[in-house]
Amino acid sequence: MPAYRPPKIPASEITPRAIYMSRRSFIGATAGAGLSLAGFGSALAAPLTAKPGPYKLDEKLTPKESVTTYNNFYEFGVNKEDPAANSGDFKTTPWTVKVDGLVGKPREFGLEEILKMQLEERTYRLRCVEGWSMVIPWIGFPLSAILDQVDPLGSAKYVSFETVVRPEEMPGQKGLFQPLPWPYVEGLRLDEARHPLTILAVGLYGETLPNANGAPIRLVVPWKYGFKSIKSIVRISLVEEQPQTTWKNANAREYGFYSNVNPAVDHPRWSQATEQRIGEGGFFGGNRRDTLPFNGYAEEVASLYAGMDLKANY
Ligand SMILES: Nc1nc2c(c(=O)[nH]1)N[C@H]1C(S)=C(S)[C@@H](COP(=O)(O)O)O[C@H]1N2
Ligand SMILES: [Mo]
Repeated sequence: MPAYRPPKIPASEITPRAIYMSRRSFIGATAGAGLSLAGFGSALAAPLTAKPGPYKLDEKLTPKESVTTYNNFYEFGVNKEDPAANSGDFKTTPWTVKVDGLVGKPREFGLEEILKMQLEERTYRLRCVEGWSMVIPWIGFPLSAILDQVDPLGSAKYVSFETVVRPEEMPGQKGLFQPLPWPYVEGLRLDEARHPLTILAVGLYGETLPNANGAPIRLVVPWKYGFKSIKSIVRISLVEEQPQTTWKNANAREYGFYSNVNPAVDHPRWSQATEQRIGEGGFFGGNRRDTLPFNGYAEEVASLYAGMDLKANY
């Protein structure tokens, strides 16, 4: 097994531990636990071809090394280097995604079938609620392509998503202290889910997804804080009521259901006005960018929230 290499990200760019460890106050109790280097976390990546999709971005890509070794995936541990270090035993084949709930044609999709969808390369900004950001060339397809195949009923108003629970393969899911309740769950309003920017990603940088990035299939919603982009999905359900979401359940005062990127609404414990683009930090820190409303996708999505008070819309 190859030795684990720490990410080559200057200290000045790394989210202060105090911030990411305090997203839920008691998470601090597990600090230092789960540091076992079980294996280097990228299962063999396979090349994946995709035609260029819409939403071209004229911004420098974040280096692949950073994208794949500086991650949030608490199922593998709460430190940024944990997912790459601890996900070597995670098995992503076979894999099925169950799509059920308020649909005319509930069914399961096997990964082989999903990989036959019309794949596109979509380069998006990713903005974490902790104040760092990346530019990532995803490969995937619009979530709407799956929704169209199951015939959502008129009563369906929201879509809920669920991550796999597999303590034997996910060290963050076993042990005495666990950072979050499992499964990790997320949700979107149906119109957000059907928006053409919303994709299910199966790859990045021309290859299948590394385990640390949510293999084999994860959501990407680029105008919302990163925690909405749930990883390693096994179930998608169409529902009538606003679904449960992991971070809102953990701390509703700090993390909302919508969680659209919004520089005008600070996190109760830090500013959201600026962000550290990974790869752009100065030697002594600094070099932060202004955070853009809806993460730069306002033109595409602001109309979804017409009539909502954006200041209260955290
Ligand atoms: N299941 C699951 N999905 C998750 C998370 C997680 O801990 N578990 N972390 C979220 C957070 S906070 C962010 S910022 C993004 C990070 O995606 P990346 O590691 O591919 O950059 O994944 C999101 N999806
Ligand atoms: Mo995040």
